[in-house]
Amino acid sequence: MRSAPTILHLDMDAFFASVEQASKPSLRGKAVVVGGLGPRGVVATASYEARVFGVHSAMPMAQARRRAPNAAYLVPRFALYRSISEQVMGLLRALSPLVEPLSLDEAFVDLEAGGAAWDERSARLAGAKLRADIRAVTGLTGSVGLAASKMLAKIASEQAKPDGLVLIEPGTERALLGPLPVRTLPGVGPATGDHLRRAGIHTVDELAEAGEDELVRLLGKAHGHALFAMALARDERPVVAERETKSVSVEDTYDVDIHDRVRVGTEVRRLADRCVRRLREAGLSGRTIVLKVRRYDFSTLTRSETLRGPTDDPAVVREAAARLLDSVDTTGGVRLLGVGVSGLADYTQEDLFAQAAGVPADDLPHEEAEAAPAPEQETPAERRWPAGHDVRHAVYGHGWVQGSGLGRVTARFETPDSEPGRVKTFRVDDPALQPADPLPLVSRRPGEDEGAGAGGGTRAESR
Ligand code: TTP
Ligand code: MG
Ligand code: MG
Repeated sequence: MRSAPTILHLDMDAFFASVEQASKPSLRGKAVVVGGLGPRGVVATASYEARVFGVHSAMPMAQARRRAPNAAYLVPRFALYRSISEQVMGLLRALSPLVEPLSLDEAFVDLEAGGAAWDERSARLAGAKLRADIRAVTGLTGSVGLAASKMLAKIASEQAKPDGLVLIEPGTERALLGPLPVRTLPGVGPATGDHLRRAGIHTVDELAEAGEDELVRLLGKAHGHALFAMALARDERPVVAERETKSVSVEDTYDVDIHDRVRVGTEVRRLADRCVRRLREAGLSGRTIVLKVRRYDFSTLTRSETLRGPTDDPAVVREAAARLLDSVDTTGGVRLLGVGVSGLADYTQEDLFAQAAGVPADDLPHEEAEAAPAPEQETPAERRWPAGHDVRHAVYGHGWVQGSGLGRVTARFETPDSEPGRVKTFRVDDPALQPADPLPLVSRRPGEDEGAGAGGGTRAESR
């Protein structure tokens, strides 16, 4: 393991919710919940103000509404989050060629590989400057962890949240890890956690005391061995530069052409399962299912189907692949079969994503829904108004949808750099009101370069 704390882990604070607060001045300092608003919707994330009420990621939306009835409830705007993620990742790549993104809002950076830091002092400076640059370019806060290994850098950024920086000094790792619950270690999920608890192991210290042989006996060779090393704070995993994974696929070539249609079906199902396993191992999900068939004469064809939202559900992938197979003539025999998933996303939230794609009118919040039947059932699909999405009005300018129902839509007119704005209500088919694209969170002054946050370290670092 290296001797200097030059592995950096960055994670943006309440990412989706912070983006919403940055773009909507009236929501700053307020409880904001982003997620699927339909009956089966779940919370993607909540602002720190909403977390006080016990609202958190993956919680059913109905439960969130009970806990924080006065919070703002918004539908995610993935394209905007992705563009801000790209700005942040760009700042990381300026520090080092070794940047390993883990999700839209999170990445490891090897500062030493980029010459950005070589000891404790330079690492702390690089981390502080990065946080200032992120603030200047995106208007958002991110938390930074610095340590001599990936495991500890990630633990450090978690401790730094929100809006902080924590550096773990080399030599103090074991003392810091010891009292933490075993679930803190990478690779210890709920199942392994339960298993260890039944064996009387709760903390990292207890894991280390159990000894390698006992852990191998409990968890198997590979897992037991790896976990024992982690418990001793030994983590040699390198930061691996981003591989552009655009799709995950598996295929098999057969020695003898397959003619039997039933057998072809079985093989496709098997490949679909294998593909989903690969997808899950990578923590990904995808929207487009691809089937590849090479026939006896080497003619190769691919068929694809795009779902409403990303999935990593084996049943969904299996069914889509089977449907695709139905459209392929295999009578002459099949030499190769493949199943792939592309259009990858970081999180699997069928429900949430499906709703973001097209929110059914009756999924939108409308308090008075039961008071009277909606007079305008004829709302064309393209005139739907998801809560939180941008609008432009011919007179009032740029704003966002605060709510809709009963043939009305309420919008608040404000922009990222305006004062909190006023609310107005319109008929859903008012021609003066149109959907709009998001505005940049930080308006660039003329002549100013993107990334010119240097020297902006005016805020105090916490810890
Ligand atoms: P996280 O980094 O896990 O959470 P966060 O950034 O909202 O808050 P924190 O300050 O604790 O880091 O996830 C990043 C984004 O990914 C989050 O803003 C929304 C999305 N997300 C989901 O859609 N579903 C989930 O279950 C989780 C955990 C995150
Ligand atoms: Mg985050
Ligand atoms: Mg994250």
